[in-house]
Amino acid sequence: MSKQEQVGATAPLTGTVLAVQANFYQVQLQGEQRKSAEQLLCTRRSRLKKLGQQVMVGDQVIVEEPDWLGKRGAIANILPRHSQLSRPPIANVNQILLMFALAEPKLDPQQLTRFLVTAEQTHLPIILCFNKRDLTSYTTQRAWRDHMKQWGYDPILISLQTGVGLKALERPLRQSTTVISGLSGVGKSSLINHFIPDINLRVGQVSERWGQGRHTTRHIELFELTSGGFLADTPGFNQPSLETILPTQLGHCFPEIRQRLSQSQCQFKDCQHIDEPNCAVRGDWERYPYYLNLLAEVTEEHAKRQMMAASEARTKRKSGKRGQVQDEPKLETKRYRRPSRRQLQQNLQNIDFEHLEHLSS
Ligand SMILES: Nc1nc2c(ncn2[C@@H]2O[C@H](COP(=O)(O)OP(=O)(O)O)[C@@H](O)[C@H]2O)c(=O)[nH]1
Ligand SMILES: [Mg+2]
Ligand SMILES: [Zn+2]
Repeated sequence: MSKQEQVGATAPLTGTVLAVQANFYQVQLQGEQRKSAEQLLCTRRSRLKKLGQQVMVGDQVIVEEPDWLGKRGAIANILPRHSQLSRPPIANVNQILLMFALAEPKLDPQQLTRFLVTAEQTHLPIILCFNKRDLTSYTTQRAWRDHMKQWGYDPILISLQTGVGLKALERPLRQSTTVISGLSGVGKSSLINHFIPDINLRVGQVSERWGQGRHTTRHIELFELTSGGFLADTPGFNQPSLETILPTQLGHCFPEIRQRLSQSQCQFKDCQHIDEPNCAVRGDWERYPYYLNLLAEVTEEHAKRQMMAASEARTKRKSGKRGQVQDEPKLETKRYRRPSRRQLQQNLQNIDFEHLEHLSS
């Protein structure tokens, strides 16, 4: 059979990219097309390469030239993404499952807040899940549940050891692509093992499934749920990154702030809720001090990035490569210095709105 006949005979083959390694893509085929093979190991058509189109884990793709015996194929097209995360790099994620343990490791509200803020930053829905119920008393469990309600979350409490609470998790995972995030040791691998019994991720290991050496600890892979949908563990991404968050966006990452702003407004549109007059957010709520701490941190990070970018632009212009001369802000000092509070305040006023990588919410 010629190539033309193979391609032309049936509807285009579509599938989901489960894993990416070097220039190979593991693609899970959809629906009826699975009868010939469940998965194909694919290359990427040179046309995509020329267009600079990267194939990501989670991408929906059109596959051509299937070789059913060798289980090979070629990715000819990437369908439009509805979301795109950069840390970890996964496309078409529907939600984030943020997993913490009620004990071992100890549940720390400040650390939990960092993870929550990082997750909120994506604008994706968050499922908050507390594992290791078996290690705590009913009173402790209730206290955490009430505590989270005050923050604006409704956690699902489970134990992967005893199986209690797992039914409540099943429904939201169905038919969705879910990224699991959380500290090491909270039970992420145990959870994937529970929902996808035949994969046997090694519990208590940092680098998953394939062992060390063959894959980096950042190997990202989607696992298909029997009820439909996909789960992604995130080895190597266990530290929340506030690097890309803008000071002006931070407030939106707190449900308490969103709720306050839905009821009344601050006098100033660009209120940072620090010490401005007639602020609707400043007040006696639990995480307000966390907000202020994180605001100071992201403001400093943002100022650093702006200074570095300006410095890079200056170096480029000096060397005269590419002849692109743009009006970049001039730096007063050549070497990087820690910005003063006043500089930080000024930077706050000059924030340019970078677009979130997430394409729609
Ligand atoms: N007591 C208890 N231990 C658990 C539970 N879930 C997982 N563990 C243990 O916690 C440790 C870390 O689990 P793992 O799934 O590797 O966590 P990960 O690092 O987040 O992938 C292992 O020793 C598990 O056996 C639970 O519900 N209760
Ligand atoms: Mg693990
Ligand atoms: Zn305010």
